[in-house]
Amino acid sequence: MEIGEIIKHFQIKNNVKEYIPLGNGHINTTFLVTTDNEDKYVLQKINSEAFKDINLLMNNFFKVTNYLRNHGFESLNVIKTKEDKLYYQTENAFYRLYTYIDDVMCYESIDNMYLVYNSARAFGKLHKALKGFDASELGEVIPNFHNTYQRYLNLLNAIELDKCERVRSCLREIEIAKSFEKEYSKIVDGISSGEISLSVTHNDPKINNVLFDKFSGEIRAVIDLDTVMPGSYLYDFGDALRSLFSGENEDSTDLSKLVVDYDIFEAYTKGYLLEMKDTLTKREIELLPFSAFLITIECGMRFLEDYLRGDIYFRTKYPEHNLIRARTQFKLAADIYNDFDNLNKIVQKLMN
Ligand code: ADP
Ligand code: GN1
Ligand code: MG
Repeated sequence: MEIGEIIKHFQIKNNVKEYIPLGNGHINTTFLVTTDNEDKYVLQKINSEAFKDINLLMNNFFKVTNYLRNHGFESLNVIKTKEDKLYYQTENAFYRLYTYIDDVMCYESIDNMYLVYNSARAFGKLHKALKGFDASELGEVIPNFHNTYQRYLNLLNAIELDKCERVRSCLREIEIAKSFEKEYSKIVDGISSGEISLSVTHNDPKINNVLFDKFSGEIRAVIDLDTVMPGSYLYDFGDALRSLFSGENEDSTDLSKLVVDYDIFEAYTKGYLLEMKDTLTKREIELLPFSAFLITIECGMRFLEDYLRGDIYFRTKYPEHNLIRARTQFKLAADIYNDFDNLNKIVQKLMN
């Protein structure tokens, strides 16, 4: 179905003048749509392979964005369909529409530490803003999303099935995943024992999911709220560092580029602690460097699993794409793992 036709099903008065693709995520397909009267909207085709329960997802999305707006934060403003639904469903696809946030800057990569610091503040502020939101009101959009041990079991299952006969091409990577098995339950165990809190987390804390004001440079909004769900603050902290350390090298064959960067770690931790220092538990602070390792190795296992299953989850550009991505994440994870002492020193310095 044409974009112009899809838009007509939402509660807006004007017709589509033009639309252009927006962003470069691995999961959804996003368009900036401008109507006849120059209003701007974001239309997204939601990937129903990744997100099995669109109803649950959109309910989470709606509750959280409303909560944020009611508490003084700028957030996405969902436009309902003419049938008063939060998304429009065609025969084979799901679409949602929300207002475009104008006069913003969105960064795909980082070129200075102030930006790193500010993105950490954005996610710290989001965590803090959602402290009063009861996590049990949200459904698990992707069950066990950051249950690393479960991700490991999923990988073992894909190895066993070897559906695409690719196991023989990644024996080394499989060994690496197996070698860290004893680490995979640490955060979920902490949640079970109560040492780590179960909170509302974003689960995709990339720099390009923060919008900054074009004129003042200040934080405007955190977007891409598909995966907002109950989780540990450590998931977002770890994933943010994974993503910052990886940068555009997430797809690189030059593994020497995948290394811990102390400046990034310090700037991010400083910004995050500024907002969250008094909220985090002792165990959470202890595990900050560990979380970066855990989410990185987990991401590597997710890429490897998808490679073995035939690239059904992450969008790929060539057959080995997911294997290449798994390798970069494994290299980075090992680097973080071997540097806990230095990273912990930075955390201690910032805490004092
Ligand atoms: P994806 O799942 O593809 O990452 P996002 O929701 O993050 O989808 O949107 C992709 C990009 O579109 C963002 O990185 C940002 O540049 C831009 N974008 C999305 N929503 C808005 C919005 N409401 N206002 C301004 N820009 C937006
Ligand atoms: C996916 O949509 P995108 O590209 O921002 C994935 C993240 C991974 C990331 C790896 C819902 O995020 O969990 O960390 O790719 N999102 C989902 O680049 O699985
Ligand atoms: Mg995004």
